[in-house]
Amino acid sequence: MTTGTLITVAPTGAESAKAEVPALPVTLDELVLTAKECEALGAAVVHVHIRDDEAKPTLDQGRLRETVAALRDGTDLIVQLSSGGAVTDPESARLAVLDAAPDMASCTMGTVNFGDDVFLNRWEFIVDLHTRMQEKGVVPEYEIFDLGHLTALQRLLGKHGLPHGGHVHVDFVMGVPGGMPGTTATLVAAEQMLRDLPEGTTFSATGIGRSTIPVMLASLSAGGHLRVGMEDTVTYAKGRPVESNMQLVARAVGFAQLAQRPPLTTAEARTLLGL
Ligand code: KMH
Ligand code: ZN
Repeated sequence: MTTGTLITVAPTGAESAKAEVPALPVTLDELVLTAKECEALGAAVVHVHIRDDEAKPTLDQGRLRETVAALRDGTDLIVQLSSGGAVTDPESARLAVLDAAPDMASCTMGTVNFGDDVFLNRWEFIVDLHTRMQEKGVVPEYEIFDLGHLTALQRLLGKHGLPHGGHVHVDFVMGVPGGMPGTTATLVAAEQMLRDLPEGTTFSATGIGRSTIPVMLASLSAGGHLRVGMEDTVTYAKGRPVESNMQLVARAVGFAQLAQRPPLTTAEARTLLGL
């Protein structure tokens, strides 16, 4: 059944430098203001990476807790913390993200080459993340950077059971150099593989860089949801830097409305995701 569109905003990420992308929200105030404005436009989930005083990526526990509290205070958005962090973050700090008690956290389903780096996600680490989320009542969003990650997810759920809330939601992160390409053909292949996952599994998709628009259109037409934001793209159109996360959310909302699948409210999104 085709529903409205779940729109997730990923406003910051861990990859872009504030010096090179001045519009990137890096302070808590900037993040909360961005989140509020994106919610007003139609976003229902915020995927959060935080920065330190030098605008460098951090998984500092105090800051994470403060961030979760401030987002809850200032918005009704579903707060999804990244457990992916930066490629340099140790597993212990990535697991400790769950102690900040977000509504959701990301859970990447395998190792992937990540540009010149490696985004390491060992099987035992994935199992640890999944089972700790079950114990703590945190709803996962399974991040899929390559098609084999869906097979790993099938194995994970078969061996360790459904996530907290019982609903499975995945996010296809497409177009990372080293991962699956951000093309319609690949999105269709990924969507077909969802048949091997529990009935009712939902998916969002995001295309990195120039694959943003093709992936958005393909996802909408395949019944999927959307993730957009400056974590994934800092160029709005050829030669035009993104001015703000709101600009990207507004475009996604426009596309969703054209597809006659308007944005889900935060309450509808909570129901969809089993929160
Ligand atoms: N920054 C990437 C290495 C996630 O948030 O879970 C990992 C990432 C995925 O962004
Ligand atoms: Zn992320």
